[in-house]
Amino acid sequence: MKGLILSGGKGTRLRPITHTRAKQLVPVANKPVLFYGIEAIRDSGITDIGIVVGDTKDEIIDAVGDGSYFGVKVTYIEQEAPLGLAHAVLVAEDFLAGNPFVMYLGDNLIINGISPLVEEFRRNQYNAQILLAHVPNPSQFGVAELVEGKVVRLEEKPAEPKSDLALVGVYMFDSNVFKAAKSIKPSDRNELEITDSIQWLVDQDFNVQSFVVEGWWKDTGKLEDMLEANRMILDTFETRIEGKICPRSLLEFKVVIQEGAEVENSTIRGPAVIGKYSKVIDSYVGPFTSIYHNTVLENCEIQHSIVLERSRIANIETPIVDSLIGRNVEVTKSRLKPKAYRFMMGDSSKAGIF
Ligand code: TTP
Repeated sequence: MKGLILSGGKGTRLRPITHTRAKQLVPVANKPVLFYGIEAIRDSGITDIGIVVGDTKDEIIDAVGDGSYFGVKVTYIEQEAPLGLAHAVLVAEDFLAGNPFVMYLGDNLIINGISPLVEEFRRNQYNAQILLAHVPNPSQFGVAELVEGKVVRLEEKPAEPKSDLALVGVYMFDSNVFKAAKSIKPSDRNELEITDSIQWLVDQDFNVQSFVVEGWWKDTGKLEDMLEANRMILDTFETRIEGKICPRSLLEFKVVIQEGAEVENSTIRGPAVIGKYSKVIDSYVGPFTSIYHNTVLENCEIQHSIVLERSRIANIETPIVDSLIGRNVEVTKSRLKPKAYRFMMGDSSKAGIF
């Protein structure tokens, strides 16, 4: 079996973070989302992985390389434009060369991996198998209707959903999916939809099965969703200290201090992670916080938040909570008069001032 990860696309819904960076490389609990997908596929026993890339190709190649870091072999497949998930399958046809494969959307995160699903697909030789998750708001997703586990209908963002089972971004196919993708027409948004391809397989009486998972995250562009994904992953951590902790600091519960990080005169209450070569000085880092690499926190309090790389937060009196702070950001106390808020924020930024 082979793996296919879709890592092209535009990422409009995660702006402003994705104005400047591939959405698949946004870190959750200090690891790019895409890496969780590569590891999940590898852990299911598949080591030959194709990654479909688009405009952000160079960044993705830079981050993943030839795959040897993960113990897999990666082949990059260029898609000239994001013309749909089924279009991405077609551009990968040569790479897949008739093998059954697992297709994984590079911006999705499945907490407990995909090994049982891959195992079931291998054992039963279905024509296709889709992953589903119970969601509170099915009309925002592709929704599946099942009869005894077998898929009978898929609907994209239905006004009146027939179930609360949303399509998770992991699919397994045999080579019949190519026939399906070649038989369908582009949708109203001019994309070749994978849901239409799967519906085609169902309508042609191919055996399309489902598998329901717990613990799934998909970016929907909302800050709360990123914070939730961050919480889910941090909660699985065990304490690991690779950096330097000065004796006047206090680490409580599950805390990961990555290589080269320094914690001085501070309290870190996990679950939390402090990234490589970051510094935490005279500060409090509270539960469910991820501080990415080369960031400095000085004389501040922060919890339930994500801070990306090379940012600096210093001398802020009010605690920072529920926040997503991008790369190279500075949040500092100003001594300039008049006493006022001074911002320089990028497009689509949000600030909540007390
Ligand atoms: P989507 O989230 O469906 O699309 P998008 O990346 O354009 O995002 P947005 O709606 O926020 O603008 O894509 C799911 C995954 O599949 C994501 O990792 C991007 C990838 N993808 C491709 O590789 N090729 C494509 O043609 C499309 C549509 C998506």
